[in-house]
Amino acid sequence: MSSEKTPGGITPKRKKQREDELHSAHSKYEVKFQDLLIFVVERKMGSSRRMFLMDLARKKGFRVADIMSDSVTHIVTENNSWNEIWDWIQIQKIPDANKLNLLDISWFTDSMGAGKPVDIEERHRLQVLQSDLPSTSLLTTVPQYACLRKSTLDNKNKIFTDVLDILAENCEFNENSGSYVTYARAASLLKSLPYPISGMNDLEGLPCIGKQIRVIIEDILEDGVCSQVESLLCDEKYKARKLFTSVFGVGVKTADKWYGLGFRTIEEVKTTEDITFTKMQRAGFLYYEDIIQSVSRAEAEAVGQMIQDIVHEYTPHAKVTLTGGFRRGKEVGHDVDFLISCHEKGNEEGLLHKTVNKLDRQGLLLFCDFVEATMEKRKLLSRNYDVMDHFQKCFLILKLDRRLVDKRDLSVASGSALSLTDEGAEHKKETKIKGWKAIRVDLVIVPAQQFAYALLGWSGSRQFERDLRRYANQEKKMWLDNHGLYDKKKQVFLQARTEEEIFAHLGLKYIEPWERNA
Ligand code: DCT
Ligand code: MG
Repeated sequence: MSSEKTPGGITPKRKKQREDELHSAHSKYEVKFQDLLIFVVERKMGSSRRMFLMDLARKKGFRVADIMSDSVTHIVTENNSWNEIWDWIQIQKIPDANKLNLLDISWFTDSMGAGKPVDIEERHRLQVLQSDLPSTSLLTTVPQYACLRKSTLDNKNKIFTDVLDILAENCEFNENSGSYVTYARAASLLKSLPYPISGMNDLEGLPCIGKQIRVIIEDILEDGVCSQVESLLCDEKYKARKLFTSVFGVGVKTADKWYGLGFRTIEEVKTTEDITFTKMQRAGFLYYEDIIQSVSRAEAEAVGQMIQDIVHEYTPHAKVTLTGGFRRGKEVGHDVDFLISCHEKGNEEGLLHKTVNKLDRQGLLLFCDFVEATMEKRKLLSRNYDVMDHFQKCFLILKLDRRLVDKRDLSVASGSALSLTDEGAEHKKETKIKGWKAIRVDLVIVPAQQFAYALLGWSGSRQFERDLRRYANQEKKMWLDNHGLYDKKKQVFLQARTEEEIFAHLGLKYIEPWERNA
C-alpha cells in the first residue's frame, strides 16, 4: 500500500486516475471555460439530481469534476450553510481551501441560464449560520402551492408519497375529485421536504396535511405500511382498472366495462370476440410488451435525434424541444414529449403532416392519432382543464432501432438493467433479438409567440401545473394555460418569450424544470 501523498492527501496514482476520469467525462463535450472547475456537492441534493446538473453544465461547456480535488475552483451546493460545507472541506484536506468559491445553487442556475459563468454576487455565496436551528424551523415557512416550492427528484419521503399517490389514483378512478386533491396535494408537499418525516411532530405546521393524511402517515410510521393501501392493492376492481388502463387507448370507463364483462387479464380481453376495439387499443395490444417498459433517457434522446433529422429536412431552423418528465431530469418515462416550433410565423404549416408521412415511408410509424389545431374557434383561454391545449399534435407509436440507442449510451443501457425485474430483463433480451422497440411519442406544434407557455405547460409535473394555474387564478386573478396568461383585472393577455418571464408576470421566484417534480 503506498503512503506517498500530495499536499491534498491524494496519492499520485489516485491523482492521475482522477484526471483521467475528469478527462473522459469531458471528452464528449467542448470545454468553453477553462479557468474554472466546478464540484457539485451531493449532500442534501441526492445523486440523481447531482448527475443531472453535472451533465447539464458539461453540455454547456463547463468543466465539472466527478470527485473533489485540489484543482477544483468552484464548489456548488444546495440547502447547505457555509458552516456545513466548511466542515466538509476540512475533512477533504484541501490545501488553500480559503481560495475556493463556496457557492449556492443560485450561482449555478444563473450561469446555466446565461450560458457562461456569471459574476459572483453576495447572494450567490453560502450564508454563515449564526446558530444551528433545528430543521423544524423550516416547517412554518413551507408554502401550500407547489409552484412556490422546489421539488427535486430526491424525494426524502417516498414511503409516504408512494402510498398517497396510489390513494390519489384510486380517487381519480372513482371520479372523487375532492379526495383526489387531498391526497395529491399532501403527496406533493411531502416530495418537496428536504428531510424525511420520522415522527408525527415533524408534521407540525405543515399545510395540506389534514387529519385524514395524518392517520395514514401514523399508520406507516408504526407498521411500515398503510392498511388502506394494502387492501386496495388486493382489490379485484382496482387491480383490473390498473391493468387495463396500462393499455394505450384505454381509459377508466373502458376498463370498468371490461371488468363488468368479467375480464381480469390482458390475455382474456385480447382473445375475446365479444369486444370491438378502437384502432388505438388494437395498437395498444399489439405493442403492449414494449410500451409497458419505461423509456430510458438514451432512448428518448435517440427518438429526439430521429425526429429532428426529419423536421430539419423540411424546415432547417425549426426547434425540437424535449419536454415532459425528461425535461424535469427524470431518467425514465412512460412516453417522450416534444414541442416543435419555428421562429418565423407560418413556417410550421404542414410540418407535422410531412414529418409523420416521412416516418411512415421509413417504416418507423407503428401508430398515429393526429389531432388538428382548434385555436381559431377559441375566444378566451380554455377553462376546461381536461383539454390541455388546442395545438396541432399527434400521439404516436414509433419503431426505435436498438442500434441508435446502444450507439448513444452503452453505459446507461447496461446500468439500467440492474434495476429491472426478471420480467423486464427478459423483455430487454427479446428487444435485443428483435432489434427495435415500440416507443410512445407525443409531438406538438407550437407557434413561436406561445412557445414559452406551451413549454411551461408540457414540462409538468401535473401537480406543479395544477398549482401554478390555481395560484394564478386565486392569488393573482389571472388565467394561465398552455397558450398564454390573461390578466382579468387589466383585461390583457401578457406576452412572454421565456418561462422566466411567465414566473415574473405571476410574481413568482423562478423554479427550474428539475425543481418542478411536485
Ligand atoms: N400534463 C398536464 N395535465 C395532464 C397531463 C399532462 O399538465 N392531465 C402535462 C404535464 C406533463 C406533460 O403534460 C406530459 O404529460 P405526461 O407525458 O403524461 O407526463 P410526464 O411528466 O412526462 O410523465 P412520464 O414520465 O410518465 O411521461
Ligand atoms: Mg411524458
